[in-house]
Amino acid sequence: MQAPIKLKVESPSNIAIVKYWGKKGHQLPMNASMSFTLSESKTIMEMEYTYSPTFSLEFYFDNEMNLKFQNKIEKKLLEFSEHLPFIKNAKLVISSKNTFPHSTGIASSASAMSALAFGISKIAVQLNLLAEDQLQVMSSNLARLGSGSASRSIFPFASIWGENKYIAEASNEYAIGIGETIHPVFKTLQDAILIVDDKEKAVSSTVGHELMNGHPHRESRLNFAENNLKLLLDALRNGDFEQFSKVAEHEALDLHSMMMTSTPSFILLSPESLAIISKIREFRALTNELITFTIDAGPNIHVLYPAESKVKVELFLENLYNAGLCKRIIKDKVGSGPKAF
Ligand code: 2P0
Repeated sequence: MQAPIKLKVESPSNIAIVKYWGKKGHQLPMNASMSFTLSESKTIMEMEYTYSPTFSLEFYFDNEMNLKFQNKIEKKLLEFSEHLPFIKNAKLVISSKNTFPHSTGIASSASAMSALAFGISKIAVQLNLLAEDQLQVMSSNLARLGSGSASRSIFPFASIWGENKYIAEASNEYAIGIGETIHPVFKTLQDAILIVDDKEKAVSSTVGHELMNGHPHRESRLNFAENNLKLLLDALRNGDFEQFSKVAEHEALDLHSMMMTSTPSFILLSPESLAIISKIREFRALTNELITFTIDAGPNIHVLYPAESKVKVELFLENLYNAGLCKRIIKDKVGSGPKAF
């Protein structure tokens, strides 16, 4: 009998600049999105595989058996088995934990689903069922089936998920890495997450994406996102932080404007979120520091700045914290993607 295969996978979350908001078909995006791969906010997943005539899964979260997560992961793995049939004959023991707290607006589905997809694809490589050069495409495709945004966590620095006019090889089924094409200033990008509220999300991503079906501004949103992608790709290539800032802020606020004008309507920004945005713009106008922000589907503000602005920006952020505008600050930065040991 074959010895078990044991792997430890670390896979990060990501932060989108052009947002994925709205789906079509089976887990396909309405528009192309772009994100930076993070480094500190990650899922650490230990996986043990043994051959078995029937599928079975034992799943631990934070070292405790977790049946709710186990059922979810089991469903995803059985979906993955359409692409990697060996999963149907796998006995898997998986133990998972995150390096970041729950409900802080960091996408745990992105890190968890990319870890699961990357780990299971790595096992397929070790079993000679998948060529090493197919690892990223397979992992990203499976991660997408797990959670759309997870498809983007597989690549170093930055990625694009979704067909678009500007990148011929882009796909709706998997993301592609664009880390090699971005200016060095963006490879040092810092993401300080100002936690305004750490309660559960008011809108689940499933509900959020559904709001785009039949949204009165749907067509205009899709055109806006496509145009923003073009502006963003140019900014990333040229190291143009000013243009990058415009796109990042437009996209964040467009995401929220879509939620505000959908039926039902959601206002997820809090007075503190708005105050932080004003303070960032004020600070930028006064100091000319390279600083901008993005926001996911919640009130927390991701403050983005390159390493060269770290000292001044972090002092400014500390002042925001001392003024009571946020409950805590989680510091992250752009990173190099998943690893397996
Ligand atoms: C994004 N978000 O591009 C956007 C911006 C949140 C705001 O993708 O249903 O958890 O699992 O495919 O990926 C959140 O949606 O949705 C998301 P599913 P996902 O990062």
